[in-house]
Amino acid sequence: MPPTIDADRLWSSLMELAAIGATTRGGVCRLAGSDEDRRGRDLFVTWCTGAGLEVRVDGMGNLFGRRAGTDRDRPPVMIGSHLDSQPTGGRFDGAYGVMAALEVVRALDDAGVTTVAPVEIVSWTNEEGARFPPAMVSSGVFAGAFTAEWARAQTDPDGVTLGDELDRIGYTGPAPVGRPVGAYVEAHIEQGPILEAEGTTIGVVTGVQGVRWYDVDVPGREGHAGSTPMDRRRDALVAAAGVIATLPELAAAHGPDARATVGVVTAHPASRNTIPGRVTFTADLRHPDTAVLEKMESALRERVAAVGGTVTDVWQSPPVDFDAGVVHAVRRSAAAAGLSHRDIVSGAGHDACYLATVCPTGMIFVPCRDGLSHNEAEFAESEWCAAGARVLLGVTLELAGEASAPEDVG
Ligand code: HGY
Ligand code: MN
Ligand code: MN
Repeated sequence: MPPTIDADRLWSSLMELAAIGATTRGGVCRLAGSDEDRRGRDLFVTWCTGAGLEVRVDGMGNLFGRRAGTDRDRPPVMIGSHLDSQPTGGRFDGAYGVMAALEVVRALDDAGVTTVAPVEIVSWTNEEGARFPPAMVSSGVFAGAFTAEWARAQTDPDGVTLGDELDRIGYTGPAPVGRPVGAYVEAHIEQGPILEAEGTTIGVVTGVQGVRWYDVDVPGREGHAGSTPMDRRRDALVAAAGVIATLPELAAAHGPDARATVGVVTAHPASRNTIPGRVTFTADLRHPDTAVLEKMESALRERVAAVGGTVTDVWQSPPVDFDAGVVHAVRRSAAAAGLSHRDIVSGAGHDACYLATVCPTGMIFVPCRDGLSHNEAEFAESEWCAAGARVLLGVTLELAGEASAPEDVG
């Protein structure tokens, strides 16, 4: 019997996971290294062991569930995503890709199918970068972009380090961070409006746009809100707001694909009757073309310098083109499943960006309602989720190879 995805089983795992860190408005909050993150990890580990997988945790808390193949020496085909979320995140961002990978393993088990290469399902630590910048940091360490020491030393706004939190929740593992990987495939919701608007079920992701993160610091002079005349102020918040208000126009000046976002603004000393003497804010710039990102960055730097401020680089992930072979495998699997599909470039960053630097990598998108994500109302229909898992199953079998019969497995 050919392996088949059980849509109900996938949906019930997704919803059981979504109950961990559930918010009152229907989303999830499982910040990296938090107790909710630990509980989500514990549940995933329970499911992995329940599926007979060999569970491994590495020094960045990356979680792997290994299903043996007939050739124990072949590098594994890895499939997965992330379990951490935004503070007011959705139930599908990241979690869907991990659950789809688990469902692929369950479907292979049901059908008694053995692959040639081992298959490993994976959950990467701190993909979001919401609590501990930068994003995708642990797949970045796995791919050699950062050292584990540097990544574990990254702090949250309270000065707590990622490493201390991983130790505290019991997810600093003994396994080395990084090893040969045969191929990596990540299923994810699109987090944008295109697929749903077109009525297309599968996004064949050809690549990911570039992203750059900055910290901006704007000076002023603290003063009394009541006794300081308006014409004698150096109000840092007014200066920063002037820069921030021009960012939509900065993006528009660089074409429809450009993105500019300020997510965090902090006024110092944050007292309602003291004129802010300093304002810091985050900036997130994105575009598929590096040359355009450079121009956007120069424009940002100019505007901040004009108010006497400074821009500090925090992180950048260059535009990524996925492996043509894996992209074709996704396209073939979607076609074989009789699913409508189209090529698409990802607006959001993913762990697949770093995996693409060390092995053939690709992604599968499914629609999400109104293109909403990083929002508690994020939603993907069960049939979309199952369709994406079906494509992931097909790609996994193609990349890992299907052994002729269940033999002694490695
Ligand atoms: O920022 C991103 O694109 C991802 O959600 N970490
Ligand atoms: Mn994600
Ligand atoms: Mn996200």
